[in-house]
Amino acid sequence: MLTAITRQVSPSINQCELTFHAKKPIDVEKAIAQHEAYEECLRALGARVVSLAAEPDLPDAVFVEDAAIVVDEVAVIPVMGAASRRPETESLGRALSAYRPLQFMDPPATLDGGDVMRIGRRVFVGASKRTNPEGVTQLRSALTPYGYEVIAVDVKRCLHLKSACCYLGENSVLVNQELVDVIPLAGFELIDVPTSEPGAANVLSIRDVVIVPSSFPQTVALVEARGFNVKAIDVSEFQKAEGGVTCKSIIFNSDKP
Ligand code: CIR
Repeated sequence: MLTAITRQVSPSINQCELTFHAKKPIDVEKAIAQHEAYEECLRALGARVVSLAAEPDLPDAVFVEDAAIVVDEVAVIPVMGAASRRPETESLGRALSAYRPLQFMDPPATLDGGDVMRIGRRVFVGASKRTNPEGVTQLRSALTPYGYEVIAVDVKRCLHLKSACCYLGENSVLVNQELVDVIPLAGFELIDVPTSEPGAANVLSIRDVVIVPSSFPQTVALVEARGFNVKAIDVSEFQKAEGGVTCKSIIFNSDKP
């Protein structure tokens, strides 16, 4: 069964980490409503949503994607790149231990799950401000025994690899080539985000549907024109926190109830 781990919005989300965005007030009530709609969208696409309790003192904890890397065989718990976020892994790891054996990374490695784009047995990892070379090395050590190839990718001027590119399905990657070295992506069809929407590469592909933020209408039209089914959803309050649509869930298969 397709399972999506999410977490409720922290009331302290206005204290979130910001790296490339200027601070703008986040409407917490609106964020909660948008997150409920996001979870509802995942359910409508056939996922069982396991929604963890909010972490009141961890402003960014709704962005669960960054705090674990889940593949069929194992869940890798990283040392997250932002020190303020590291305690998030504790309760998330506990929740994931019901579904996967856990493997923990150790300092000096740092890595955020937003830097990890898996396409089949290939795992692309962004060399970003949050993920250091030792993080890539430790993820490689964790996943190589299961037959995954871990490939480092240079990213610049954005938070994570998945801010710069995301897999759409059908061998296609939606990308802003200004932000990422696409040489490691040779062999994939690269679909460039519209120049008017440079931040639109973060999209979430589930089964045959691609979830795209509704604030990027040109990208919605582009992805539809390329033959994908698109579901546009409003994540405006999370975009103010430098989040998008991939970061608010961890999606994997599990037979466990
Ligand atoms: C952070 O800076 O860590 C959060 N404010 C945003 C994290 C977004 N994560 C993601 O896109 N994977």
